[in-house]
Amino acid sequence: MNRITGRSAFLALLKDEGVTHLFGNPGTTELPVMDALKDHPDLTYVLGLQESLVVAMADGYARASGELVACNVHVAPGLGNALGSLFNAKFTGTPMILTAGQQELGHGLTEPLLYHPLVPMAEPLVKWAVEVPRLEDLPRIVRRAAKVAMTPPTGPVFISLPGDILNAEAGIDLGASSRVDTRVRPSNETLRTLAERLLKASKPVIIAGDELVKSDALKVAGQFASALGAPVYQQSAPYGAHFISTHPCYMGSLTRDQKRVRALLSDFDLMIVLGADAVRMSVMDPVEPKPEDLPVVHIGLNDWDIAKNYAVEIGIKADLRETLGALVPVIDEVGGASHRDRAKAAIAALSKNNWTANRDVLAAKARDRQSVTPIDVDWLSLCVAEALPDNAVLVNEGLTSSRHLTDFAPYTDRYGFHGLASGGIGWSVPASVGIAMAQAPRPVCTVVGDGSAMYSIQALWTAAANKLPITYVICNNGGYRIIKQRLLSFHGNDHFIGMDFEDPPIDFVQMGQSMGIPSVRIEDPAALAPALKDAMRTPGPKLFDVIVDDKVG
Ligand SMILES: Cc1ncc(C[n+]2csc(CCOP(=O)(O)OP(=O)(O)O)c2C)c(N)n1
Ligand SMILES: [Mg+2]
Repeated sequence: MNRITGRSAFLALLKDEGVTHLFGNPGTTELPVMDALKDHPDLTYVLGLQESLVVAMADGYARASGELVACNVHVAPGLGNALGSLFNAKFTGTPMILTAGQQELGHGLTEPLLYHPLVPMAEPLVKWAVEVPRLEDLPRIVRRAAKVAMTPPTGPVFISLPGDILNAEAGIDLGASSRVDTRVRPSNETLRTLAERLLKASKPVIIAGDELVKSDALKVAGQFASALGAPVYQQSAPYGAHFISTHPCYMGSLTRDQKRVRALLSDFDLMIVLGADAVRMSVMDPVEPKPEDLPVVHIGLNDWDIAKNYAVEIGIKADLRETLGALVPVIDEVGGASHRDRAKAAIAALSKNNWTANRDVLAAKARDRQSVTPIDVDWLSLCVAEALPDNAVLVNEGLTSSRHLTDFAPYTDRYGFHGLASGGIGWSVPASVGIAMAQAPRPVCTVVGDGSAMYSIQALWTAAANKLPITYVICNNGGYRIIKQRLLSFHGNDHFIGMDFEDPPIDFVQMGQSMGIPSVRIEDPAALAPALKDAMRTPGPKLFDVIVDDKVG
């Protein structure tokens, strides 16, 4: 058997698992991996200038490709830096192998600088965390990690790589990659029961979730909504292109306001959840978002979400694309001509207030505010939406500045939109790097709050170093406007201590330029549209520091 070092075996194993990019930030404990890179020129190392960025970049890459991603961080402090981003990756079920270099096994016991056991640090946030005990175990561990990360419900895994194992050499068998095919559909009997139950409802509503993206089921989900004649709302955490916006059944996203969601759902007599944590909320409210008497049908592979908070009348662990594909003809057959007529009439009635109708109303309102300064946030969103080239990818972490962004910019394809998911801010500036790499050569436009941008601003350097076609739109309101709004509404307090960064102001133009990105400040609302259009059609990254409305209340 050929002899191989642990470091080279590690990279060879990643490549054999389909990994093309290794996002990383190196230190001494990662030197074995860095040393081996020269022997693996077909693996692209992407340098991030802090570990939380490294993991967010990798997260963006996997979310925008559906493929396994790998990232490598520096021992205990680096892993600590990475945990906020790892939390985000857990939230979205991102298939990721996160590794960290670790001190040599016996050396760690003496507690040198930087040492801390890594597995217990990562464990709460991953599907599996392990330290490699012997070089001979490395292939089994990487193979298992890849399989675990990629098997739905997908998610991150962690491997601690001790230096002595990376530097050891042995004749080892690298084994082979395994994937578990989970594209299962229910039995014919269950499909029929399901179709009959759906057709019994006189006013069903569909909630579209992230598994529609993961299972590549957008097309068939549209056919399902049409066959049933039911309105579709996006899950309350709207972080992906979970339904095609211009479909006549698409109404828009649920809010995270318990009372409003409850009022909306009270109109219906069946809630059909497609791969979603349908009414995931943010701030506590004693009001239940789901009316008690609203029955639930839930289909998806993520069985943790099925009946997590609310009992289901029918719960099905199955792949959405396969299931909906098989279900649509059964609905047609069982429902017959009378149902088809009813569905057609129901869809026609939706055209008065579906996403498309709503967009026109909101766009007219935004146009009324096109001359307002500081720039009106809805006018900014409309300008961004209208400037996007057809093949663009939109990334949203604009918080209060982007409340209507996805009411203007349609979800057009599986990987065409990505938004902040978990609430852990500082995700989008680095995630866009991974998204742009995964979706190359599509141009990316990233709308981000000034506060959020500052958590991970040095990712601009990676965007510049890799000449990525990302247009960063920084919504500059000089502070944490959402936190101010909440202090006012929850506590009646307008003493916004610790929520402003206006004195001194942050100059994002200098910031962008210092990292090699052509950057422009925009204060004139009329300048937005031409500047954005031009930026999104020329190569390389750009940054706009857009001075927006900072009013609270
Ligand atoms: C990692 C992390 N730290 C802190 C917070 C709390 N937080 C939520 S929103 C926000 C401010 C966001 O400011 P900005 O991006 O400028 O958006 P704006 O509210 O001004 O629209 C903060 C600090 C968080 N959600 N995540
Ligand atoms: Mg702000």
